[in-house]
Amino acid sequence: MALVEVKVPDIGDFDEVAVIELLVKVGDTVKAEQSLITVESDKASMEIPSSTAGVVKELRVKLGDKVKEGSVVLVVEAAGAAAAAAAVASALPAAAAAPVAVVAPAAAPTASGLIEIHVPDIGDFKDVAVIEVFVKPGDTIKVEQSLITVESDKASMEIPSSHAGVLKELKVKVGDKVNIGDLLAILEGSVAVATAAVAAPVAAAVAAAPAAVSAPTAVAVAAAVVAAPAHAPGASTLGLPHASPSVRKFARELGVPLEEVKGQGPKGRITQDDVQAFTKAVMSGATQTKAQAAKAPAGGGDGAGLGLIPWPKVDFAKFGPIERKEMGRIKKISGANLLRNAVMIPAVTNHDDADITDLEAFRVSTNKENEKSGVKVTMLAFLIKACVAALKKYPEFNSSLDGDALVYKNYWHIGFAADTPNGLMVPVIRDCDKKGVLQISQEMSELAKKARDGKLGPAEMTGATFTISSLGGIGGKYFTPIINAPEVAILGVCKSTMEPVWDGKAFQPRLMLPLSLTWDHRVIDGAAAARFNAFLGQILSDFRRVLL
Ligand code: CAO
Repeated sequence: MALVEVKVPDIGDFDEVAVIELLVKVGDTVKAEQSLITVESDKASMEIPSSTAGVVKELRVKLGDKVKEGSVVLVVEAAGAAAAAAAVASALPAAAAAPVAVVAPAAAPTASGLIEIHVPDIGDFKDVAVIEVFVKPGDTIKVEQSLITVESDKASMEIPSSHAGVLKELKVKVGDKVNIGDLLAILEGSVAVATAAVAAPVAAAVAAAPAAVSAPTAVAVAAAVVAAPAHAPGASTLGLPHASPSVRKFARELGVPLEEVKGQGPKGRITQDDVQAFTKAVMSGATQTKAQAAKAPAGGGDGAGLGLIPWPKVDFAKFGPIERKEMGRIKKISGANLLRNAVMIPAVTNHDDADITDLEAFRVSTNKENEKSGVKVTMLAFLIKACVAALKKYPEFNSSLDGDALVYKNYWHIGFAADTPNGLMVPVIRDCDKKGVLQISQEMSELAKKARDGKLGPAEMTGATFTISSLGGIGGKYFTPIINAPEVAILGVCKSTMEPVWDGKAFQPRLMLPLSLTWDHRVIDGAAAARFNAFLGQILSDFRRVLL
């Protein structure tokens, strides 16, 4: 067993590069050539692999540290032959390294005055992928302006132009594989700039790479140096998302558009966690990629995202006078939400009637008693309280879907649909299990007023676990309310009417309240919905059951 210090190898002209990712931790077993950290300059990011296999004993760098050639990255306890080899290797002076083949000129003026820009020496890289192209024919190119980005599994780097001129022809496209000497582009213009400016540092850096550096490192370093010479800062504005090669690869494997991921790392760098969080958000429906959004039917969309025939476009003015008015903001927002919920939720509605004859008598007498207090109780406040009791008995109605899991909420915040001049809004009364009918009534009238005055804050419209939509004050018999996702059920209530109800011997006049319960069939079964409605009916017909 031997402790081996793993150092930053020769990274060419880079003076100090920032550590932007730690890929291992103390106690990890690492293989030779396994990436340990990612470092970054303004033009390239590269992973520094381990020169030896073993167990990480000590990390000598942390995020944000600046490192250069020779900085100790970590200490590895290497075993047997690996230890011996590593110890010998780390002792080798840089000069002992074998020089790399002479660099081919990166540009060659042609007889016609056109300048050919070739891929410079990128070390031992073979077939590196072009992942971004920054220029197009007709562009005026400055010396050292980045033309393309290439990427291996260990490094990504921008390849600059060795000459200034106008781009006549681009010989590569995204996805192409390139090698040293490949023709990248043809420029027309100045040939004054020496090609060696690009090639020389590469050769120097690669030649100086110590033997202890594993092959991929040397390649990564060499390639990074290709991109290094004297670039103007601000490369990121060229559009390449700020992420290490391994994160790019990870994103590519998942099909994640990296340019849409918001980096939470230092300086907005995109980390693997960011890619995972983005993927999770897309999968749960919390967000969409731009491609998905482009396909999705927005507002009165064309239905193309659903594979439907296009929405009919009719020139109504052909048939009579018309007036066109833009929909208000709230209608647009609620419309998009309703459409999503209607399309995405396999919803079923059960209709039922509840006998509220006695409850209505109680409500009327309560209002008489409370006349002076100014708090008027409507049937909706009793319904909220009754629903809390039913939600407690059937907790899946108070849950939400999260992937394949159900999240059961141990709080009972009830939303109620309010008709406002600006459109439908859903204020939320919190902790209805802890409040009496009078308090619920009071909060409901305050929230409804705020909704109508357009003064509801976001906190007053979020967090509901179940919603009630009451049209009782208006009329109607039954309707099919749309579930307010991520809730899984909603109760629609219409106007109560006196009806003849058979009591086994005779028809009795009873006040019947029509109930319409819409539920998400992924979470709730029809039998549970029927039971929920029946239980709700029992409570409403004898409100003392709320206490049980
Ligand atoms: N049956 C019979 N009468 C009812 C009733 C019912 N189910 N519900 C309420 N009423 C009566 C009330 O007792 C009140 O009568 P009085 O004027 O004689 O006192 C009257 O109807 C008006 O009630 P209200 O609507 O002011 O009060 P509420 O508590 O029932 O409802 C609110 C409050 C904010 C929910 C309601 O005003 C509202 O906006 N409803 C519309 C909801 C909606 O748009 N839903 C559709 C969503 S889907 O597009």
